[in-house]
Amino acid sequence: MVNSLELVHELHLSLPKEKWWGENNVCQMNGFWFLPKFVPNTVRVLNEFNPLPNDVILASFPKTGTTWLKSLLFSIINRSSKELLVKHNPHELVPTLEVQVFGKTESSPIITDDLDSRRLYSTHSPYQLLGKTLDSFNCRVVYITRNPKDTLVSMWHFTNKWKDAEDAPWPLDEAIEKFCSGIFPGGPYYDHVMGFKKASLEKPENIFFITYEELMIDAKTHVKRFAEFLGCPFDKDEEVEEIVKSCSFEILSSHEVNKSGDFPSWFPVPYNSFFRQGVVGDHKNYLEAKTIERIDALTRDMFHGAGFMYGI
Ligand code: PAP
Repeated sequence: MVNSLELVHELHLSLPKEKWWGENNVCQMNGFWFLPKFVPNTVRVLNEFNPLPNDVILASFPKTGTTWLKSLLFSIINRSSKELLVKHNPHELVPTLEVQVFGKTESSPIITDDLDSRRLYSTHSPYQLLGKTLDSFNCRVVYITRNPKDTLVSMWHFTNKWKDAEDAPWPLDEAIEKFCSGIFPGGPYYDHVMGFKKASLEKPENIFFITYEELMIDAKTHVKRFAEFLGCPFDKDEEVEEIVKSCSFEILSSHEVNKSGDFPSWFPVPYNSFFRQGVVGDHKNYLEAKTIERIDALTRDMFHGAGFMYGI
C-alpha cells in the first residue's frame, strides 16, 4: 500500500523542476512554480478547501503587500483589533491556506463549517488554479498586487533572510533572471496578476483588485471601499482612521512581536523579515538602469499589452 509520504514523493518526482536559488528548487504545476514543500499543501487546498459564501479570501503574489492587507482586512472584519495586532503578527491572525491551514497532514481545526462565522484566509495560489473553487462558492476575494520591480527587490531581501541562506546569499543578478523568466515561487508574476485582474473585471462583485501603490496613496478611502465590498460599511470616519493608523508600517513594525528575530513554526524566516522598508520605489536603490529598462519592457508587453496600464 502506498502511504501519503510516498505519494508526495512521487508527485515531486513527476513535476518539472528548476533551480531557484542555492540548493533550492521550485516545481511546476499547471504552469506555475511552487516551493516543493508547498506542493502537497497546495494540492490539498485545491482538492479539499470548500469556502463558505461568507468567507473572505485575501489573494496575492508573494511580497506584494499581504501582511499589510491581512492587518487591514482583519481589523475591518473584527472592527477593533488594536490589542490583537500588538500581540500577534498579522500572519498569525489571518492564516494562509497553503501554509497554516493545509500545511499539516490532517485537516486543521481552523477549518470550521460554522455558517455564522466570517472566516478570513489568505492564499498565494493563482486564479488559474484556485479560481474554480472561489467562483463556485461565491465568496469575496480581495487581491493585492505591487509593481514588479519593488516585488522582485522585496523577495530578494526576504529570501536572503531564510534560515539556510546564511551560507549562500542569493546574488541579485540571479534573482533578476529568475523573476524575468517567471521561475519564482507563485510565478510567473505577470500571469498571477493578470489571472486575478481579468477575473476582477468579469466579477467585480466578488473580486476586489487593488495595488500596493493605490493603498499607499490613500489607505483611508480604500479601507472604506473594502468594508463596503465586504458588506460591513463604517458609520464613523474615526474608526477608519484608527484602523489605517494601527495597520501602518510605522505602528505595526514597532510591536515587539514584529521586531522579533525568532522564527515562527510555519515558515523559515524571522518575524521581522515581513517588515523591511514598506515604501514605493525602493527598487531604484538596487536595480541598474538597464535592468529597470528590461523589466519595464516586459511589463509593457505583459500588462500594457493586455490593457492593464500598470507597473512602470
Ligand atoms: P508575504 O508575501 O511574505 O506575506 P508581503 O507582506 O506581501 O510578504 O510583502 C512584504 C512587503 O510588504 C515588505 O516590503 P519591502 O521589502 O519592500 O519593505 C514589507 O516591508 C511590506 N509591508 C509590511 N507591512 C506593511 C505595512 N503595514 N505597510 C506597508 N508595507 C508593508
